Amino acid sequence: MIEKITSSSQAISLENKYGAHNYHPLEAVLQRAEGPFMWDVEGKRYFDFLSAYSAVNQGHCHPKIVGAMIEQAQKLTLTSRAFYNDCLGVFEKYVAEYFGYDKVLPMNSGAEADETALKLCRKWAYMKKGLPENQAKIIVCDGNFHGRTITIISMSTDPESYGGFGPFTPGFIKIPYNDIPALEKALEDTNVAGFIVEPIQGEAGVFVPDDGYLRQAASLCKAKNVLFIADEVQTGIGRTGKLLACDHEEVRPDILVLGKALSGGTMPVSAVLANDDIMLCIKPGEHGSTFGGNPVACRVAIAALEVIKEENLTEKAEYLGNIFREEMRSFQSEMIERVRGKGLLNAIIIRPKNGKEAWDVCVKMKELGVLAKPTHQHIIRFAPPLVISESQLREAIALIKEAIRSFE
Ligand code: IF1
Repeated sequence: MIEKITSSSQAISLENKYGAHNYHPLEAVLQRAEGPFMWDVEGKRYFDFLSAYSAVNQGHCHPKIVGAMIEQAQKLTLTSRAFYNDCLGVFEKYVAEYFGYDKVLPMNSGAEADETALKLCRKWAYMKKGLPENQAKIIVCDGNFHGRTITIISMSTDPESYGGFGPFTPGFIKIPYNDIPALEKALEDTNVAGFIVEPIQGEAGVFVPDDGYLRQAASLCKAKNVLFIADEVQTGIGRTGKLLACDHEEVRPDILVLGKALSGGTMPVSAVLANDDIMLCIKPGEHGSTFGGNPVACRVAIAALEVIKEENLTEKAEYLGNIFREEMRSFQSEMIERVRGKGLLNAIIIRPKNGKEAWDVCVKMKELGVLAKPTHQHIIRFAPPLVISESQLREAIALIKEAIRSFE
């Protein structure tokens, strides 16, 4: 029998009983959503301040994106890459021109796209840079988050991500984030093929590096013929107030990794972009995915990227982000240690008070109608859909302040 959900507690107990316990969600059971809002099973309305970790930049159930999805789903959903279809090439041209690269390789999840970037980087190193077989190394940063596969957790410095899952993939050099001398030193190893970096570290707690870090890092890589790989899965596509977070420093990655908002949160769509000298190192049969580049994904991604431009969402993120940070920085509270971020990717560092910490603030905000999630015990990420209006943002800010004030 398929159960009909009539209450939040019923849905939660089903997940507890039949689902793997690999998450610890906030107890909001969501049933529908639109724009910046989500509603739970009981009909309570929330401002979404997570946006499914920045996948829903265009707002929930955007009619144009959902429209493209439905239309294509009724016509052709999957051919596999064994044959051509009439959507993939159109998508590839659109995305390549949109971001300014020769070529695109479509995948599904962010982790898969990062894996693709790593494979591409290694292949390039053997074919073009002339590194000895199986010796290529890739530099990664402490505190990174690039996904959950075995190779990607092999790059992680967070025991929660990698602990108990070894043995790990070799070939990575770990250095501190936001540390140019450390990068310079690591680049002395002549077997280094690439440097993969998040322009702002999301999971680490929206950690924004110093101005100039990305520019200097990219130029050091260039000088050593090492590929600069930007994981913009979370930061890309308008979120930080530029189309790409790398645009803040006019850095153009050799390999660009996108995911999440590439589909406006409707389905998993990710992509790796690079120019021909790099991308053509992968030959037919050497990489792929059953669902990567499927017709629905292609149509959805074009619509999702069009919405970003048509609704000026990048500029909105910049403008509204400044309001959010100003409001929260001028708000007097002992519990706010620091406010940081760029565009609409922000975090508040919470100073615990009377045993109350970030989780308690999130529970209180939920009661008041704002959904956000703590990361690392003392940090709360605030990342609403970019379609939120200024008055809606101000309304939500008032609720966030009320939640924090309730612990004073
Ligand atoms: C979860 C964090 C965010 C990412 C970057 C690749 C991926 C992610 C920069 C992988 C994914 C997620 C996944 C999500 C939690 C989340 C997250 F807190 F863990 F770090 F967003 F901040 N690169 N980020 O941020 O993409 O394979 O998931 O599509 O539940 O694990 P994916």
